[in-house]
Amino acid sequence: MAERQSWKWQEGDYTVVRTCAWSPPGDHPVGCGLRLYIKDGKLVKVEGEKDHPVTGGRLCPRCLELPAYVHHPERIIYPMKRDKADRGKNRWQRISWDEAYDIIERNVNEIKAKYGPEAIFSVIGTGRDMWHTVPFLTFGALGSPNFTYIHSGWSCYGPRCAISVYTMGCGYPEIDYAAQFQKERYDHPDYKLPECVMIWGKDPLKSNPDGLFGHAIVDMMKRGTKLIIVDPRLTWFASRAEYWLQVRPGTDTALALGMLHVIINEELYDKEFVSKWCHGFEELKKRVQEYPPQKVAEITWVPKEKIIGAARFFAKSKPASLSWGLATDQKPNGVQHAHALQALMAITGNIDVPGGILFGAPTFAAPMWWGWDSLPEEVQAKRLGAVEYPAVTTAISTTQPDLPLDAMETGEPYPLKMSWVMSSNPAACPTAAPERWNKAFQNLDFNVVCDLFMTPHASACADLFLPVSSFAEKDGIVYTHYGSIILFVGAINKALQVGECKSDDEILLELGKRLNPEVFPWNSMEEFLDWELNQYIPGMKFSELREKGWAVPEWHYKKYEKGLQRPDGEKGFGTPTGKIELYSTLFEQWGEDPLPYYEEPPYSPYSTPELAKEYPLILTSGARSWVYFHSEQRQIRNLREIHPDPIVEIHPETAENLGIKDGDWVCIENMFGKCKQRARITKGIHPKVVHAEHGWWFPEKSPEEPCLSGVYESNINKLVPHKLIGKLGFGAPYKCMICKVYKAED
Ligand SMILES: Nc1nc2c(c(=O)[nH]1)N[C@H]1C(S)=C(S)[C@@H](COP(=O)(O)OP(=O)(O)OC[C@H]3O[C@@H](n4cnc5c(=O)[nH]c(N)nc54)[C@H](O)[C@@H]3O)O[C@H]1N2
Ligand SMILES: Nc1nc2c(c(=O)[nH]1)N[C@H]1C(S)=C(S)[C@@H](COP(=O)(O)OP(=O)(O)OC[C@H]3O[C@@H](n4cnc5c(=O)[nH]c(N)nc54)[C@H](O)[C@@H]3O)O[C@H]1N2
Ligand SMILES: [Mo]
Repeated sequence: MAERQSWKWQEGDYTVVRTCAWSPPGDHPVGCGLRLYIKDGKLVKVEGEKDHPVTGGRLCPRCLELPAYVHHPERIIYPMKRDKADRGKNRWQRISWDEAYDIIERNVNEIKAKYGPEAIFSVIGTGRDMWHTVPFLTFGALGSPNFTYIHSGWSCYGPRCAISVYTMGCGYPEIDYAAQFQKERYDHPDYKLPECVMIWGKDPLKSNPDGLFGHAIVDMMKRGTKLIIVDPRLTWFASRAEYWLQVRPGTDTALALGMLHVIINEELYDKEFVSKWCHGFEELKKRVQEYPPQKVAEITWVPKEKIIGAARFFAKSKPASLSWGLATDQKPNGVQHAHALQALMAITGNIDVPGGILFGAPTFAAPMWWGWDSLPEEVQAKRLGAVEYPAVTTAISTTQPDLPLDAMETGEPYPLKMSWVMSSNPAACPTAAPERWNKAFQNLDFNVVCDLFMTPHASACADLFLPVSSFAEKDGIVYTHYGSIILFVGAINKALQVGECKSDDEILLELGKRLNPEVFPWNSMEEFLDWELNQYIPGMKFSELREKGWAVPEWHYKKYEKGLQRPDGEKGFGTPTGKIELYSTLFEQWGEDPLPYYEEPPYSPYSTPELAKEYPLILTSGARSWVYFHSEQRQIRNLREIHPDPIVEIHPETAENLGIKDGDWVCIENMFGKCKQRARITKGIHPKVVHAEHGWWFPEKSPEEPCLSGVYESNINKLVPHKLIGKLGFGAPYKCMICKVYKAED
């Protein structure tokens, strides 16, 4: 491979562009480094960028298949419209961008005049590079306060982030994997390798979630780091761990409280850190007495010896680190789980120390508030959930996610009339009770979708389809953890143009200029990117970042000792008490128990024993696949060959009792719905637990109603009810339902 020269160069017939990945296609913001090879205006080859300080040339199959994604024949590459009467039918008509913008402007103005701006709501999906775009567009251009992420109970990342703001006064905490030390990485003199890393409900090798490059854990293992894995399934890491705690899905809070019981009662905690920087230790000590290891073993199905052993090992390792995953959020008891894990991080003295758990600055996710101040106060006050769910709406700029469905179905507190869906596939992926959401969307007056492919949601509901660029076709910036902890900022460089696709930010700026020019003063993408980059690295221009490839903003260990963790510049943490709140004063204010507590999942052999007779298996779902990002990539042939069908994992004993063989199609059913997946028989799961995949649809099937590309055939979220959420508005049981499984007839 030739040596790198600038960000773009010629190699024989190829123009080579060095860039960093973000979405689309899906990628959590790791910013993997790659080289894109362009010939005759087409992307023909992708290679890993070996100079990249974090990924060092390593790439996942989704990036390697980028040419097939970018030039896929089914990609939508021109704006299209359809008559409202033709929703659900494949009757699209190509139009110009100007006409598309005219249609939007007309509809927005009509709806605002008739129903008020709050009747418009916008939907964002998962970890795309648009956590500024969609809110900015909603608040700044459309003038509505209703920006939404429609995963029931905001069951992804948001709870962990929001709770970190409330109880620790920081952005998302994460393992220190030395990303900020660039080339020297683990050998940097300021860094210390963790003796132990505990990974809880997360599988970073497959998911690289929220900016944590999963392979970094492998690097650390090679240097001697030992693992504790808390997961009901035997993952690659679990099979190589010092301790694998095979927890019953949804009971994690009890397990964390049991470990705290051991650490506190055996005085294995960091007394100096606790007395100086923790609020409510005595109250927590009292609370954990309710969770002795024997009782916790009965609740969680993790043997008592393992609970005690893992707790001791974690507390005695110096430093130790802890990474919490999506399973933290996906249950109504998730806030308490996150709070208990924070207590584990804090009382063991591993906060913001080298090789411990890094903290973000207190400017958590500021981009999701861009444009908010341009809304009049009376419009801001109408945001759905602002009154009922302050724990959601204080740190996060969205509505509480379940409420738009209630508003669409009941017209309360006011009717919704228009939706803007940008980077979400509601029918296939995030919604609980997906058929209800689909019906509700179909009742709206006007629906816009911005995507790359004709999703089942777009087929069913859209009146206007705006085609979006992949990351190979746009300029942009990628930064880790959505800005919660920025260890790395990388340049995304445009390598080619496909059809008339535009990036989400181009749409934002063009539409923003039309609808509300005062809020959108930038005259070019470059001007906007200079401004955006300045939020993270003051004084740096995008052209400079692009030449360098990547940069590290200023960062520090132990920010709380240096007055860098609080907005007022005082030492300590940005919480009401200035300390890490093991006892949360804000939870108390919001009517929730200020201390972590365990609550049995809403449906389980213990909470609903009668129902469990009919639905005896515990259902968890959604563990990530190597080749798919949520509902994406099902049409990419080479990836589909690796993973052709939706898979439900079943233990051999259970399968035998049910007469199910490996590869059989089976029905997974409970009192809310059913779907079909293919059985994989594996000993890596508990006999009483099954794991099903999420996000499935079949682009090869008809996009028209009622088929909608088979989106309801294998959709596991039909088994998850609407709004079964925690008291504060966070957490729904995507990873802890009950079900029965039986062989499908055909
Ligand atoms: N049962 C169960 N359900 C789950 C989960 C689970 O674990 N279990 N996980 C949940 C989680 S954590 C999440 S975040 C949600 C995800 O839910 P969604 O975000 O709705 O799902 P995606 O498939 O990622 O949908 C993204 C859509 O946006 C398009 N797209 C990709 N990148 C871009 C971009 O940059 N711009 C635009 N305009 N479009 C883009 C893709 O083509 C795709 O159609 O699913 C949730 N659903
Ligand atoms: N390849 C790929 N990468 C992705 C995505 C993708 O779709 N594909 N999606 C991205 C998104 S939006 C997110 S949010 C992240 C999520 O990524 P992660 O945080 O890694 O979450 P998951 O992969 O959903 O689940 C991780 C583990 O939780 C386990 N688990 C299931 N139920 C429980 C439980 O009750 N308790 C415990 N302790 N563990 C449980 C599962 O067995 C699984 O191994 O991944 C991101 N990265
Ligand atoms: Mo997510």
